[in-house]
Amino acid sequence: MLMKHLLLLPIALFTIISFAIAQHVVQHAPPGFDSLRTGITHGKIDTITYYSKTVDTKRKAVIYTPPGYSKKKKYPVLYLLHGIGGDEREWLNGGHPQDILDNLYAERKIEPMIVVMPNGRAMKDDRAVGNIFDKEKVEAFSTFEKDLLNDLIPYVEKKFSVIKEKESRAIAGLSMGGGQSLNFGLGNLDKFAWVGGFSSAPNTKTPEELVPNPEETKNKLKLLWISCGDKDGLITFSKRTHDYLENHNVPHIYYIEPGVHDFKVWKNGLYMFSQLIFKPVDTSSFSKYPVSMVAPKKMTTPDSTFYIFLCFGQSNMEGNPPYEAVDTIPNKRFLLMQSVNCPDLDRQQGKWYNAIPPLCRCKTGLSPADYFGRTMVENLPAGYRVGIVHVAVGGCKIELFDKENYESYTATAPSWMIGMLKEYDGNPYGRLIEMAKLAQKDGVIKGILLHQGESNTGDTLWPQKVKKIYDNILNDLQLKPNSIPLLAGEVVHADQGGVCASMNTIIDKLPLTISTAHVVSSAGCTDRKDNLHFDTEGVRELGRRYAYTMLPLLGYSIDKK
Ligand code: FER
Repeated sequence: MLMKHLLLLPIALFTIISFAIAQHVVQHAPPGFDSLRTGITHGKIDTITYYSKTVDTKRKAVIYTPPGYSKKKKYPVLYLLHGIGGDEREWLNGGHPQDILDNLYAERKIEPMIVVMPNGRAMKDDRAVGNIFDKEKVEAFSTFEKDLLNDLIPYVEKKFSVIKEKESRAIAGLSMGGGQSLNFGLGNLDKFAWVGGFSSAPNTKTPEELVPNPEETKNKLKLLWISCGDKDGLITFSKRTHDYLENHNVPHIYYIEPGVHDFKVWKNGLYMFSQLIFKPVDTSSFSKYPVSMVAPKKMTTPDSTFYIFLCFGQSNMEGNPPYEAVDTIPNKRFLLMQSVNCPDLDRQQGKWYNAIPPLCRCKTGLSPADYFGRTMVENLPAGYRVGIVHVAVGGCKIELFDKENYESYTATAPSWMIGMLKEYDGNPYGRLIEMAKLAQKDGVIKGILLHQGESNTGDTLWPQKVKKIYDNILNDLQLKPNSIPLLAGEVVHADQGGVCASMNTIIDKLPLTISTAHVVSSAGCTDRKDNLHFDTEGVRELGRRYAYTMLPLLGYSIDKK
């Protein structure tokens, strides 16, 4: 009964929670997304003329009002900006935004929105003629910030039926317009909540200028989208912004697709970005966009600065409590060797991914390995990476990992364990070794993390059993005996009313049997009020403690404790 409880409650809770936070990942534009369709309602294109105090002249903009536009309703507005070779008609001529949007609207994939396509060259002669790279003409692209904020937006909001709140205002653009969108959008967080840069040009401010205060940007922005073609000569401007955002934990979508500097990429940018704006956002879905899944470049020899850690055990290692959005921000220095196939997560067994939960199987929760890895990369030298190999089975006894005897254990496995065992082809230890061998091609195994014991409570032979497994792992991976540390975490502590807490006196003795073993205390790590499983914060703290124990053993001090 106890074991059943150990497994079923978390699965039920987790299913509910992952349903609540799951957000649909918008897919790349399919063929025909931009063709003029009959039998659907169409929006309307008009040209508007407004007086610009900034330029002291009348200026033109193109405006798209959605199908069924009515003064009785109020609409959000997307300001959609052109490139250096264009003007207010460039999107219309090259991108057919009205067809893209009409089609999406007909498929109910976008919120009804007004789209304003201004002329982003704020000067009297604003045509794209003569030398478009002329200093004065390029400068007019930054002057446009004033025109947009002080002249155009007030005009649009006076003449059209518009929601005048930043949550209903988006800015996106291509190339020079992408740079403008990032500069103006991120520079005016009280005016725009949705910002998109498609193949942004060298007018893009430096990342530090764009995001001087990452916390503020994170809190005020709803969506930041950066896309580019992989063969676009300007990709460095998108990439440096992305790298900075990633290093400063600012959620954003970085979408790189095969392509050059042309409308194929920009139309897809509009297609995807327009489906994400003016709707609830789940930043944890951002990591599901393809680039986050890109494996690190294939290395022919193991990288001595890529530290691999093997993690195994039962439910608390598996990851029992739900994870939250903050737990899912990818860090490019923290990777996972996926140990089971998860088609819904777009993950394949035996490949590297950014390590974000679930680290164990497709529907497991937050593992101690999550914050172990995050804390490791924070404290290891710049550029060093951490890779996790993770195999755990809720409710299992330590005997499951004994390669000589596991079959007699699995033969009598309780029914609720059978599905889990199947995912490892009946042999979790075998999968651990198989994945570890793959990981060894790319990095160096530096340690083992164990969290197991609840199902062996009272078993004084447990240390001996762990030693046998530890010796087997090292031998199977051609590592010298006792050459790497083994960290064993305590089960839910007596101070949380842990029902298996008596096992901790046995776990605490592991270093007497294995000279390279170290114990990670669970004192004060909060539980899920089931007296068996750590809660989300408890498991984060336990994970950090594994790292604080590992770092000095590898010769590193802890800076950020
Ligand atoms: C540059 C290269 C490209 C530049 C601007 C662009 C201002 C813009 C390209 C576009 O809008 O398509 O050096 O400098």
